[in-house]
Amino acid sequence: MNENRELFEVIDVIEAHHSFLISSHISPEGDALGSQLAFASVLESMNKEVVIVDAHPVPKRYDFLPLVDKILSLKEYNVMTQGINNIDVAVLLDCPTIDRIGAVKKIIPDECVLLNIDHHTSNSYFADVNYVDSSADSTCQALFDLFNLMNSKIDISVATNLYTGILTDTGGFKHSNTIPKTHMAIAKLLETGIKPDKIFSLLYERWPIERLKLLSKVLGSVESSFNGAFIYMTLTPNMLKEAGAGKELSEDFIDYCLTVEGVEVAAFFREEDEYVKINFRSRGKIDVNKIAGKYGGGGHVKASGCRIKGTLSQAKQEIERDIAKALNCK
Ligand SMILES: [Mn+2]
Repeated sequence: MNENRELFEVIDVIEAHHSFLISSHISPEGDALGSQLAFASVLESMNKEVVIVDAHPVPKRYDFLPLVDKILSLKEYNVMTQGINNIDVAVLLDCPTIDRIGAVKKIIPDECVLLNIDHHTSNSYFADVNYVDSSADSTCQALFDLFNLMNSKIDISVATNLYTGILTDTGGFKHSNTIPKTHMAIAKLLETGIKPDKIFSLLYERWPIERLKLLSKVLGSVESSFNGAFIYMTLTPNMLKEAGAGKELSEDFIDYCLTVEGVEVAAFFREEDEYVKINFRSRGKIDVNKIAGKYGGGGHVKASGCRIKGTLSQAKQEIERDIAKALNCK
């Protein structure tokens, strides 16, 4: 794809229209939120009308993002517009498919122009105008390139939002999507005066003590098989109860499994009422997207998830069998 042609098409759409609806995927994280807020700011600086609507609420750890209160729930949006529909363009950010926006899909008028800005290789080019830069580390990086081409002013609030998206999607500049242009963009963003230590602290150092209590229990559950090539952890409802924690606090615990020398695959088993939710991480040799796909889940080669109906021990047995097969065929 010729990205420059795609970029100019996006600019044409922006210039030709006035009223924009912005949305992103369910379970929003740093890149989804940062890209929506940065794009809204730039559009508003061009005197456009902008509304941001997300199907899921903003997680607490992102509540510091500049202008985050602009993000409306569907309920708030419906009250605000009361059936009046004057959206010219619907912009979907960080979404490989349109279904990723969840229930927001219902409020997109048929006649509006659909704009898709993303960086996922799996993007399905679902919109009228698609700007998909799969070489970009994040949607925020793709927007950074767009803003430069538009000569948009990147102020400290836009910079904070873009920085957060790039920082979180690269895992703090440690994933393989970190490339020279990642750091070139970061250098430009830092020049606006944003403070990386403050943003780091706001993102990663505001957990409740219950998270540590839960971590101590989950770390105690660690097991390994196939000579340490497979390391996994378990979270039970009882652990949550004892730690006084919600399951969302366990989100990145699985990463501890990958810190061990010789591990190829990690799994995190979360016991629910009738099923077991499983997250996978791989060092890259084993395609965990394939393993999750067997159970109707999915993701990427190095990170995926799925659910299995049944008990914890049944789920573990099944997955161990899959991992054994994957390790033998590699
Ligand atoms: Mn992203």
